[in-house]
Amino acid sequence: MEKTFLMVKPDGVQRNLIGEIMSRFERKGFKLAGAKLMPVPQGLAEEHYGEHKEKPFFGELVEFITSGPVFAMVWEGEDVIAAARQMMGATKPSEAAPGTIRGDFGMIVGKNVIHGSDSKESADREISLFFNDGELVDYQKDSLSWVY
Ligand code: FUP
Repeated sequence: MEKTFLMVKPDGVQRNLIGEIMSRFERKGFKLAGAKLMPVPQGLAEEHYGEHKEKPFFGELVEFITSGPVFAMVWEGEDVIAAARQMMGATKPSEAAPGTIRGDFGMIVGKNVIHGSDSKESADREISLFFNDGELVDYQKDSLSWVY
C-alpha cells in the first residue's frame, strides 16, 4: 500500500490544528502508520528542503520549520500521495480551495500549516529522513463485531 509523509508545520501546532488535520485523514479512510511530535534540527530541515536550496526563501523556510515542534506523520492508502495533496490544497493559502486544509486554515505562503510529499520518490525520501523503520507500525484494521 502506498505511503506518504505529512507534517503539521510549527504554525499548525501552535494553532492547535493537529487534531483537526489528523481527523480529516482518518475520516477519509487512510491508515496511520506512524506519528510523533518533534523539533526539527537544523540539519534535518536543510536536508528536507534540499530541493529549494537555491531559492530566495530557503533561509526563511529552514528558520520557520526549526522554530517550534512539528507533528510528523506517515499515512497509508491507495493513491494517498495525490489524495493528500488534494486535501492540503495549493501552496499559497490565497489560492487554496475552500474545503482544503490550506484553504480553510492557511494565512500566508510561508506559514501554510502542512507539508505533504509530492511524489513517490519524495515520500520514500522524507519518510526515511523523519522516521526509523521501528517507528512505523504495520497492522490490520479488522471489522469489529462489537462496534455497532
Ligand atoms: P508545497 O509542496 O505545496 O509545500 O510547496 P513547495 O514545495 O513549492 O514549497 C515548499 C514550501 O516553501 C512551502 F510550503 C512554503 C514555502 N514557499 C515560500 O515560502 N515561498 C514561495 O514562494 C514558495 C514556497
